[in-house]
Amino acid sequence: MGTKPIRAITEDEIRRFEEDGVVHLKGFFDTGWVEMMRERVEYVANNPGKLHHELSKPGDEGRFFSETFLWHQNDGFREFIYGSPAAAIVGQIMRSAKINIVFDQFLIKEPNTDEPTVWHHDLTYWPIRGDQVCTLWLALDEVTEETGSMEFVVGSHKWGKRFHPVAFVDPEKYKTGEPAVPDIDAMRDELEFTRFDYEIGDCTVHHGLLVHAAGGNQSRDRRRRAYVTRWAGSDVVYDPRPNIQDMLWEPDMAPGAPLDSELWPAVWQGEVR
Ligand SMILES: O=C(O)CCC(=O)C(=O)O
Repeated sequence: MGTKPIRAITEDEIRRFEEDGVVHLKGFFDTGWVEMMRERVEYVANNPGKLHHELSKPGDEGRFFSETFLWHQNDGFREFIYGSPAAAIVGQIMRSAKINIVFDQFLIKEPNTDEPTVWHHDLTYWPIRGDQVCTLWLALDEVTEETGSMEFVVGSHKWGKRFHPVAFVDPEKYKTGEPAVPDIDAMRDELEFTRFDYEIGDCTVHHGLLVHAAGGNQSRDRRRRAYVTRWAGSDVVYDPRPNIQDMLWEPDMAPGAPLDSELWPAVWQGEVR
């Protein structure tokens, strides 16, 4: 299993992330990593832990399954967080000398899953603040629009806006003062959108404030398994706020402190370009 990125991230790729808010990276994760994470999917999907959620509505033929904070509880995931190329990739993309893991997550949409992922952005769910926040979404299957690839609103991370987190499970769960995400589908003519087809082992990296969504998995027989890791760079600090997403535990640190802790350790350091 390759522990270093197969090549340096190019300046063009970094600019794409900075300007569009998302970049597609082909083939950065080899079969060893994919096979290991696929095995873990089977285990976790059959033995869900305390932060798992079934996100499909009753009557949905498929299954939309999520579980978070896997690496704290399982050595295989720990190996990915500390030993895979992921942290070095996001360090280069965010031009950060330090990378902390925020959390990891499985997002699995089995065939015939109607449940979409509605328009949202990620950062307002989490008790952290800063610009260097991103998600690396790793495809463990080929993923197309039909099986639920994400669609992104190009440049929306630069709107200077923060939107209310959208509850995927309990509609009462999140209560913050932020405005709702606007009706993005009603603005199709005014906005620019992008989406990617993923080969197995491809990933996208998207900014924490980039607005995005995904359809269900309309295929009858193709699974959509993704291992998703959320990362922070050196400008990110603790920002506790009520009624947002549960972390595995509340970290014992002052608001405004750097993330370095048992919950969110620094896992990579490198040179900034
Ligand atoms: O996998 C999905 O359907 C949505 C993923 C997503 O919203 C994210 O990773 O931020």
